[in-house]
Amino acid sequence: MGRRDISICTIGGTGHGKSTLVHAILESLKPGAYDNYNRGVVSTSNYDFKTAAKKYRIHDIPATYVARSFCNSPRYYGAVLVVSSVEGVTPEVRKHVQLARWFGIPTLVPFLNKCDLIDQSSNLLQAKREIRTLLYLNGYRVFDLPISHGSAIECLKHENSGWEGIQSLLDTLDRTIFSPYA
Ligand SMILES: Nc1nc2c(ncn2[C@@H]2O[C@H](COP(=O)(O)OP(=O)(O)O)[C@@H](O)[C@H]2O)c(=O)[nH]1
Ligand SMILES: [Mg+2]
Repeated sequence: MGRRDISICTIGGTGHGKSTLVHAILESLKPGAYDNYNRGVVSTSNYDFKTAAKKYRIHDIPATYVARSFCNSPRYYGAVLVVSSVEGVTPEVRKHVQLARWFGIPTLVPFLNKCDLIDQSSNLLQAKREIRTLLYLNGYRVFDLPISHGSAIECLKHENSGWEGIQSLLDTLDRTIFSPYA
């Protein structure tokens, strides 16, 4: 990893789809990246990817290792906050956002996942409102921060929906997360 690469991580509830989303990101940028992925395997893994603007290394952390990882890893410049639209903001999600604040992670970029399982209109708005409130209460940027949404699993199944959500997430990462060396 070079000095200019941007180190980020995933946070969010157990089973909300963090690992699936990381693989959807890789798949959206590099067809075939999903091949080595074993769903349900609990491991902490690093993946490199490149958008049009930046190079990232994302550390996919199992939810129960988040605190340990914040203590032990080199600094993260941001985190993707994955929230399932079915479960919404759970106590575990709340805890991760507080931990991110305590450990000084400067930017959180939310992704509302599992949108294939909800009736899109009112539930989506409600879930996004909860995420905004959570970020705001913990001192995170919410103004001018799009909350991307979609279904990581549908992306991986190569169905037609969902890619705009991943693209929107990557655009938001490019716009809001910076390495001090870049
Ligand atoms: N319906 C649906 N299921 C999903 C979606 N994303 C992930 N899952 C499923 O949710 C479960 C947990 O996903 P995983 O990525 O391991 O969650 P993690 O614990 O946050 O890393 C798996 O069975 C996934 O297939 C999604 O967008 N829609
Ligand atoms: Mg996982």
